[in-house]
Amino acid sequence: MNYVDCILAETAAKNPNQPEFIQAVTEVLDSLRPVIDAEPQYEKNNLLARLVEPERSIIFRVPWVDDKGNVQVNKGYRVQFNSAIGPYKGGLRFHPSVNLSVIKFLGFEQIFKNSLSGMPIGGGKGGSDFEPKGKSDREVMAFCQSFITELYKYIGAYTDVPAGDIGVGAREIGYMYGQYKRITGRYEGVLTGKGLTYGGSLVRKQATGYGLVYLCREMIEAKGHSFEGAKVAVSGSGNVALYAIEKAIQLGATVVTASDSNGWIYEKDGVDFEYLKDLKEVKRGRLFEYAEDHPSCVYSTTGRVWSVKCDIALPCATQNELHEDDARALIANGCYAVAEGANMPSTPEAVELLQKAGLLFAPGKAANAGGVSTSALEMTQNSQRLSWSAEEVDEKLHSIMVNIYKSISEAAEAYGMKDNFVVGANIAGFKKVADAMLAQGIV
Ligand code: NDP
Ligand code: 2IT
Repeated sequence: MNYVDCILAETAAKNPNQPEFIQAVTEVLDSLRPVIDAEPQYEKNNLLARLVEPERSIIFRVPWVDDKGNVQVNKGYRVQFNSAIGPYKGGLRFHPSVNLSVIKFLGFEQIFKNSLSGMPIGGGKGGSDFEPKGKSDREVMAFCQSFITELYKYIGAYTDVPAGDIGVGAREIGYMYGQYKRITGRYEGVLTGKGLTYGGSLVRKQATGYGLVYLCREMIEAKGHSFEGAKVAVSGSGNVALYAIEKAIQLGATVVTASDSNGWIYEKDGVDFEYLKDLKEVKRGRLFEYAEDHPSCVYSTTGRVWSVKCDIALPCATQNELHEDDARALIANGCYAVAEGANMPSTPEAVELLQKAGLLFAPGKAANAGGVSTSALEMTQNSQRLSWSAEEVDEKLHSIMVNIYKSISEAAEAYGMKDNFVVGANIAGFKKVADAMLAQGIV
């Protein structure tokens, strides 16, 4: 067996019942075959075996009291995956589906994404199986305070800097930051995605969605396409989806879909962004309420947004939400580009179909890197005790996304896989981390 296959077999054997983690590792390691063949120092130093094992996984009890006075217990996680190029950095996800496999897949992806960002940040991820939906603000605060009362021991501005992800936005970051400061007495950039009055960065909220569209624009314009006049299908209606929708509209596209875990909307003439943003960000409402107020829209609780005719598809909800049959529908409907706002939203079978059919495909670790990149810009501002203007941050975000597109295209071409941005992203992201690991010895 060759080295990559050995490591894949070993990883599967050592991590039973972790399908998402194995899926992410398989995708990355498969892409790395030409690099591993060309550069024997990686095998000689057994680098892949070290890469797939987190430096540290912290799992902890999170007890809290609900509004009825009942004691609740959730599981908390922080996987500090790789610190070769900087302190661990990555979001916290609060969703009932969270388990060790999900956090490890996200942490593993984060290593390469953060490397691609060009910023000095390592990879980590955390979260809990806590469900914030339907909880009162007091319950969310009680949970966040308990979560950070354990996690604070392991994080810090120079060790590990968590941020948001599914179910964790400005409200949760605020509660966690307040508790961290109370316990440690330190006012430091230990979390990103903070509110603007206490160390947050302008444009961080918009950054993942905007960055996704910036990267997608580079990719499609290289082939003579444009967002101007394009029909765009988006899934999700959370942080990433909302600001992808806004930027696509600003560039002249018509965004025809959005979804949440109950259903999805089809708006033939374009979604009402201001209404949607207020419904989701302020009212914490559901999409069926959008449908009630918009007779023009079709609301469905079955099927997925990918059945709609579109030019560009932007999956922005969660992992494995775009399947083989969805890929077939997109291809049949003439879609020419898919860019992943979510982490690993397309199944491996779907990716293969899309690429074989000649669609442009930008994987999440490149396409959604604008969020963590702007988090790193927030860290920079915190260290400098300065706040940059929105224009300055947006301009930096834009140039980061342009650079990511450039490095993933060049890496793909260098290994004879022109326009295969999956391979390009994995190789470009890997090399920097791998070389840093080699330079630092067996650690
Ligand atoms: P939010 O919690 O703000 O929004 C998530 C959206 O996806 C909601 O509309 C939610 O619907 C839907 N969704 C989540 N889980 C499921 C599920 N299992 N089935 C169906 N719908 C689901 O999260 P974000 O927008 O921050 O994150 C979306 C994706 O983007 C995730 O994959 C995340 O890892 C990734 N990402 C996020 C970044 C960030 O900066 N926030 C950065 C890079 C990537 P509902 O409200 O009904 O649950
Ligand atoms: O998946 C991701 O990159 C995020 N959830 C953002 C991480 C961050 O540290 O801003």
